Amino acid sequence: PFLENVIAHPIFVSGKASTTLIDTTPELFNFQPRRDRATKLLRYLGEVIVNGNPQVKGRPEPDRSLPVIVPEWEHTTAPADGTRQRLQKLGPQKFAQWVRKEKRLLVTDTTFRDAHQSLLAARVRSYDMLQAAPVMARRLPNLFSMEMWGGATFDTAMRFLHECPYARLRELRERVPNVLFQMLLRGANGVGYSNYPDNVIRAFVTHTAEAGIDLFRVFDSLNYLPNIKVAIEAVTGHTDALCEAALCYTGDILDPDRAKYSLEYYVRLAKELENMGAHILAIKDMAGLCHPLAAEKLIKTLRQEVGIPIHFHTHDSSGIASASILKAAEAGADIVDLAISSLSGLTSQPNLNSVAHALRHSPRDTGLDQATLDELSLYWEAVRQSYGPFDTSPKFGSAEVYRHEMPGGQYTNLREQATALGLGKRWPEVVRYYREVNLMLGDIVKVTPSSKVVGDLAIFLLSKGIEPRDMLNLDPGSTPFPASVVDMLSGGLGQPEGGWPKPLQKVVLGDRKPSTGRPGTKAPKIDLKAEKAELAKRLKREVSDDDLFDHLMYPDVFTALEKARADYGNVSVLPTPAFFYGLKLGEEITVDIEEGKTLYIRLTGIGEPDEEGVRTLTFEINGRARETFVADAA
Ligand code: 3PY
Ligand code: ZN
Repeated sequence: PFLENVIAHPIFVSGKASTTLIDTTPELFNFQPRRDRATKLLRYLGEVIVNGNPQVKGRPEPDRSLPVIVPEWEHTTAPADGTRQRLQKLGPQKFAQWVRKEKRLLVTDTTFRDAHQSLLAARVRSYDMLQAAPVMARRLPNLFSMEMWGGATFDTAMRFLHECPYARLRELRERVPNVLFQMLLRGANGVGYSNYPDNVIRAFVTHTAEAGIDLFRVFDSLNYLPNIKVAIEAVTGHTDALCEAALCYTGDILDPDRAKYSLEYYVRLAKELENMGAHILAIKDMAGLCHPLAAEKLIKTLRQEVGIPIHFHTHDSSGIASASILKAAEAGADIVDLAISSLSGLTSQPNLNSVAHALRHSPRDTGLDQATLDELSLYWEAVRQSYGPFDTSPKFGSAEVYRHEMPGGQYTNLREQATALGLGKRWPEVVRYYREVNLMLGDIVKVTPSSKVVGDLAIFLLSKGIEPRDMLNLDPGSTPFPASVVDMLSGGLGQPEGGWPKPLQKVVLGDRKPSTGRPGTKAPKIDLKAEKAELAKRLKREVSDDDLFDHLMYPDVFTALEKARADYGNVSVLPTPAFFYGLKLGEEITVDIEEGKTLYIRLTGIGEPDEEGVRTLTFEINGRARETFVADAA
């Protein structure tokens, strides 16, 4: 390995090596970790080549004939200053005033978070984002923000991609120093599915702001204000970041039969959020129900009723959400969420490239460079091919969404879940159950985690053959409802508008008493220092705060990540096709294991299994033969 290092060293390669090379070049002795990293990556590749990546196993390997072309960017100059520098200069309040006065329609690009969460089951890897990131910093410095973290991606990065979400954040930050980074925070549910004690939410927010998040979009899955308040205060009281508080939009403000979610309801929420200290108000239309005329009326009214800027977020499940965006822009929305063409539409956000074009030469021209947007679209179109097995969203926009009201990010997930339970052919019934369960629950806001509970209950009832309306005839406390349903009706997520329907609560809880206050007040404080020390003891290593919060949000998933890292090292450096599908015989990949250190890995042979079922795989790494042994599970 020492000789390997000498031969590969740039000074040696350049032919300028003298006899002092060894004395003046201590890094030549760094061979151990590097070799170790290569060994671990080969172990991972060997496993995928022989046994397949469980994520895509059994699904046909997608056609990947389009070449991935990374748009060019200027390497020699620093990116122009953007919203991030403006925030640092002005502070959050003055920054928000600047936003409110800005004539341009400001744009958040959701490609790195909600777009792939909603279209590709949140599976997009850091590798693919990191290639596009410098392009965005140099060629789209006038974006308002990039939504690139939070929501379900925190979980999926660890669970399915063997990546630490904080590593993603930090590496993207290095490449994008100028545009605001935005995350989605589920209020008191953090980036998890249940309620956390206040001190965890506070510490999570503080740490995450330090790690590089500039804007926290905070919501509560029932629009339960006491829950959001904790998160708002965590951001405004403990960081210099922007706090964007969201009202989750459901129903139809133009429909007199859905009076529960009227214009007045949203105005009241918006004013309360403003009073709690939010710098920006988000309208979070997670299912894409805010059709063009509703968007116009809502935004026109809110623009008059509140003084903070308005950020409109919607999904294109209906197929007409870009019309909502244009109406919103006309009515005075300050910022809108859009996704690069090739990852837009349907359950994702409306099309950034086309909306930007539609507003060109108008007072609300976004000023974004069309050529860059189009090149990025070609890039993501090609990258998307590798995610074929997760690319299961409906093929067309559908007005059905106005009936079931499923969030964009939930639709494909629930469909997968139903299929896995053998209910695939009964999907229309799942949809009907989802709708009726919502009504039985009193017509609630449905977004993670409340949407998941509605889905859980719908699937449960369907598999038991119980019609939603017949739930009330069940013996109180006698049916083994899913834990998530019991928790929600016990008050574990907080209170919905109007409270929970008492008769249903009785059926689900039996004699157990529901709570009515804010769940966080009852959750015992977690001693973070002790938790960290205990984690270090269990893992037998020093742990960082990144590790601590990964662990607090998803303890089991974090344990699995730790094991994957011990076995395989940092697999986020592998190109995505190799990560999911391994290598073909003779195929070579280029892997940058760190700045300036590149491995050229070629698969040269796959041996037959020996009597123990172990195959020997041979590779060439930077021209040298290497072997790895893999037990064939078949
Ligand atoms: C999430 O919480 O993951 C969402 O995207 C909600 O819309
Ligand atoms: Zn969304």
